[in-house]
Amino acid sequence: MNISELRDTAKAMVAGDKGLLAMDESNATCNKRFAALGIPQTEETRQAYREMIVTTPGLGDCINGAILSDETIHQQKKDGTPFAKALMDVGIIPGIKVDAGAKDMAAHPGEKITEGLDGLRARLKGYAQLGARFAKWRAVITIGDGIPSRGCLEANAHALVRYAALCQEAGLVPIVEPEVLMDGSHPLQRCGDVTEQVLQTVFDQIYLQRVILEGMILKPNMVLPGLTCPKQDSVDEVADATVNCLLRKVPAAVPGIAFLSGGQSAELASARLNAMNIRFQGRMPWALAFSYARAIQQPALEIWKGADANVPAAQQALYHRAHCNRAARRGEYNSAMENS
Ligand code: 5MM
Repeated sequence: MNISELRDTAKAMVAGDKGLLAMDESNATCNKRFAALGIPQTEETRQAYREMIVTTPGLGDCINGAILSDETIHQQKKDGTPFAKALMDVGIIPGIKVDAGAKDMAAHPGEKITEGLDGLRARLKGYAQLGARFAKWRAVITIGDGIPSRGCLEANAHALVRYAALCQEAGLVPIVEPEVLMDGSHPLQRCGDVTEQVLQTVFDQIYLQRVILEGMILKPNMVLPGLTCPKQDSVDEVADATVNCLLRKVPAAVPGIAFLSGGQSAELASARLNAMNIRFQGRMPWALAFSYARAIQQPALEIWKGADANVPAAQQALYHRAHCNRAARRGEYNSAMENS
């Protein structure tokens, strides 16, 4: 393990005012998004969609790194250029999602445990040879009656950090993604309490399993009210609850925090990140960035709809979202940008 290389990669992933693009949907998730829009669910359409993303003009102006899935890292552009190389050519660092998905957790009704540790050491070696310099693993935590349980938190944190340690051994920066889902009617405060417990449990494991803080990126949820909670807090309230939670639980040695969007609208994901970077300017020890999938891709996907003729307009929409989030990192996003 080369610690200074890990540190340099982690810093590069959140450098300046750019962020990360999550384009690592598993085939099942990608197919689900395609099906909702009537797009054929084939390897060819997934390749065409990812080519549309990777060749978006100016993408490298807003994005430092892109997370790929196993299928995508093995695919190429139509001209034969591997997607990982096409990204590197425009200054975007390729990364890879290595978890095998969140599955029902035995003896824990309503809770999930993420699988994928078996054979991971060898898989990481292969992905590094394909050009990946960082990796991603997502743990999923559900809020409900009597959940999350201690067992679910501990098991997910343990697996997440075993993955992180293996990544660092292989020279890949781990993105550590413990996601507290937005589903439910709970208030913002409950999401904040659960997110604090989750982060505490994860960083306890990071300490126990000797993961180097300087060589990792945290990808958390924002602290939000449940989707069906009658009180939907303001952008500023969400910003305060989120950053205060992170300040309490995330060590200063972590170089960057890059949020997931979790199903928020694209505009809200930009506005909330923007408010955090304004309200806590100069008071955060880490870079506060984005690692969105839906909040960057969804508008473009809805325009693309599987047709070659729609590629330029879809790329414009994708660039627009990436550009808005870049502005949000500087605290310079505003709703007028949505009409420009
Ligand atoms: C939470 O999902 C991650 C961030 O995406 P959003 O910004 O849309 O919330 C995302 O990277 C996710 O982990 C991937 O899409 C892979 O998900 P699946 O479930 O297909 O492995």
